[in-house]
Amino acid sequence: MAARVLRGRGHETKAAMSRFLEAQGSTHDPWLLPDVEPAVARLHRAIEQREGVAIFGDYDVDGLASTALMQRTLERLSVPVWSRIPERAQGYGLSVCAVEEAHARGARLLLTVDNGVRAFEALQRARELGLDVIVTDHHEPDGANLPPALAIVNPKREGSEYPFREIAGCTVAYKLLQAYLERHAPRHLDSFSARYADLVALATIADCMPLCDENRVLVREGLRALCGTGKAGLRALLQVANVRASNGTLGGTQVGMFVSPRLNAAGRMGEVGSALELLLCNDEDESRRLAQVLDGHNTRRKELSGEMSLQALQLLDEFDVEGDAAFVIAREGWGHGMVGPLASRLVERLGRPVIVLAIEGDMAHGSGRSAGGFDLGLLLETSRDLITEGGGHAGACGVHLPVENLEAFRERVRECVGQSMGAERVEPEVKPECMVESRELSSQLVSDFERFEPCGASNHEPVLGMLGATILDGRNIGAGGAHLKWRVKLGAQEFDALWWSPGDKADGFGLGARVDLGFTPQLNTFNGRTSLQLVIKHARLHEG
Ligand SMILES: [Mn+2]
Repeated sequence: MAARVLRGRGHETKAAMSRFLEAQGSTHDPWLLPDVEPAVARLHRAIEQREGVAIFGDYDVDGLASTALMQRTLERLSVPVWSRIPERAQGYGLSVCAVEEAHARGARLLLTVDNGVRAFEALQRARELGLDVIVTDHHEPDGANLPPALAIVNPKREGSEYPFREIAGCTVAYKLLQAYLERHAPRHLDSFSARYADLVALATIADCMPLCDENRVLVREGLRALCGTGKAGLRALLQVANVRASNGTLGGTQVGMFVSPRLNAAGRMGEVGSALELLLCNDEDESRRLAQVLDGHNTRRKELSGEMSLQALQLLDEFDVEGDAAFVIAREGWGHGMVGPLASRLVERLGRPVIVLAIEGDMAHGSGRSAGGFDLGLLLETSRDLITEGGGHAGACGVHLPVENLEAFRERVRECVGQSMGAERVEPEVKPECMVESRELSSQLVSDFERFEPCGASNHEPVLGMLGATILDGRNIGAGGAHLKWRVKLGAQEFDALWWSPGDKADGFGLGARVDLGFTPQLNTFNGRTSLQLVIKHARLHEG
């Protein structure tokens, strides 16, 4: 069965299958990244002379993990460091004002992580102030146009010889430090990897980097490291998120679902500081307190997103939900950090690209999510006359525009999307990869599938299909009854089936109904008994 799924994913030969399953092999040489040479040399000088270093990160998990990685490592090397993460409301990336503050605090070297490759204005200011800057980033540069800096380490630079482009910002920072240690302190290399692999895995998963090539190796090692992490803050976070290890490791999907949102929640609620503190914290009690704070932000975030969904649905009443090719929804009172996730939820519901904007005074700030392969980055390029700022890639974008242009922008979006893909609804991809009979489901199958881990972007958990199962029993579970648990019967066998946050997708399934399910099999241990459980990805009424 595992082989059937692998073949479906394009691993045709035995050799290709075992290459994938073993996920071994080396990671790429950090020295292949552009500008590593000058960056290592400058870093070395800063470390030798104990110069003040300012680190500039970002408010998402990748940016936070990168900042924590740099700060922890440089502190170990006895460098005076100071780090700063902007709040979402201040906007993404390095600002002129942050550069001036670092200068005033006596920093000699600025280090950006997970941002900076387009910070033209801020880096111009740094140059005027006589500060050296090392940029580490994984965002797409503006073609060959680079800001002034001593070094720009980014695998996406034109002419980069690094063999893989899709690494997280945290991985870029990690590689730079690895190169530094290789040259100047090789005896610390092993402990460095052991100590920080967990942050690299967290960042790679949260930033939805494809889990192939070296990411698969890095994340597999990192998830194992995360289980036994020496970071008190991460231990406390795993505990409040109720994430437990099995066979000495954690599932990639599990980390993406339960750990990343809690770290992101602080930034979304405008209090990013506590998330960074948690990643830097070594004290048990303080860690527990911070983890509770993040968990509280996460609960509040969930409540708020529920309210926002309702408000959005009200706004949608004014649109042609069946006929429109894309949707631009705007409202006052929505938080900056919350519009992106709302757009994702609306895309799931509407099956078409959605941009959600928060109106503040005479400006609207927002976030878009695509569907059906429509390129939002391109859309922004053709809307430059209407927007003040915007950037993104095919799947997601961020945009700022004056409220007076809102109606024209909405028209432009409808037109562009309509021309390229029509108003056809795009169903989300949850096609079963392989149909099964109930007797084929076993705990052996679950352990075969475990070797697919780490799962996440570009390597999702295997989805199997079963036809015509009968619902014997059903109940809502979890806080607010958000999740659904069914007992289903197929042939002579019965299974527990769990559907995480189905929302209104679970409407219309009564007891006794026959259903077709797309699911991932899992082992569930409860009161010391282990049984096979189906985690539902998709359900529909059985026909015939
Ligand atoms: Mn990133």
